[in-house]
Amino acid sequence: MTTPLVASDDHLAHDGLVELLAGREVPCFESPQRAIVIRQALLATGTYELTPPTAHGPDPITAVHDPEMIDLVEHAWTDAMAAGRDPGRPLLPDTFLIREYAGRMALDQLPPRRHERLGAFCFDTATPIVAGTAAAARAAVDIGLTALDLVLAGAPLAYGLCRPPGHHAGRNLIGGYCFFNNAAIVAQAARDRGAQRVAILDIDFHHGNGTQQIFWEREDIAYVSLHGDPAGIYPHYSGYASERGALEGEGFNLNLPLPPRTDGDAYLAALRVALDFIVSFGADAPLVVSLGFDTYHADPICNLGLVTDDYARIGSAIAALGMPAVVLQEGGYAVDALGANAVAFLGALA
Ligand code: OKP
Ligand code: ZN
Repeated sequence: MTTPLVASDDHLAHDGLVELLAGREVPCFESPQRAIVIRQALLATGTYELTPPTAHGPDPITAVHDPEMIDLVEHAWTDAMAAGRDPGRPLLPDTFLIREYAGRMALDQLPPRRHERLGAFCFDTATPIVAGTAAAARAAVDIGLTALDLVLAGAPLAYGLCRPPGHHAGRNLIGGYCFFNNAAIVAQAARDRGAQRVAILDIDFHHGNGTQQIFWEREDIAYVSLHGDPAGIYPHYSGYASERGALEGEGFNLNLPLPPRTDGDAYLAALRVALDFIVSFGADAPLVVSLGFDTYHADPICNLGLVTDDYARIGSAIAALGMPAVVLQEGGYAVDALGANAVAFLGALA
């Protein structure tokens, strides 16, 4: 049996060129080549069926993100071009509207031109916008939603090759290479199509601060994440084990921070805790997996110690839940290893 590999070429035009990392301008780690090599490696196995996304329109995005944030993603580039900015350079924010800027003042006006508001909706300097960004972000959402369609129609597993990734994007916030939160949109869509309880398992190396924020007060959508300890790791301000959700959502958020150089055995032990949490939650929807390969030992911006075989072990452990799964690509920057790691993980999960 073949597994649907939902992908399109719309991501190719989202090439951010540079990010600011520790005060230096460096080439974007989040590159089109990442998705190209994953797609090639999966198709070469002969066990995946390349499936184009179908358009799902704006409503599933509006169900998760605020209108002004969507408007920013859609129009920052065109406003910048209308204002005469260099089309050969990406847009990056340089002036951030952090909470302390306002203090006790009620600041309720934003600059009319969307590219001049970037710092009110973005939390880092690693999330460049170029001409193809909005279309790529929309396509990534459609890829996720199409993967959900296929699983709801009976496929045990569908893989959405989303690019840009999504798990750092909050209700009102872009950042961490993310614009629309693909996994959150898919989880909410599953809910809107009749499921009562949806679980999101995030195995990207980084804490999915955006997904956690979006569902923080929700008891119907549980979020569990394994990630590098935020005490020393991006996104720095969330991901601690003490963050458990609030109000109705209290107890439905689980963070499992991991120390540097965590190996496969220790990772699998933490994953067991995550999977037990998912079992006791009792989802009646497909499991939504935010998948990152930046837990790999040779990832250029991360510090865990997984090897390719570990991804097969992780895939098998998740498969043992017996849940249908919608797997969505997040990070992973060791480009030469992405194909083998994707083949190992998805092959074991299938
Ligand atoms: C996106 B995803 C580390 C800087 C990190 C942004 C990383 C975004 C990761 N010193 N810069 O979760 O893989
Ligand atoms: Zn990551």
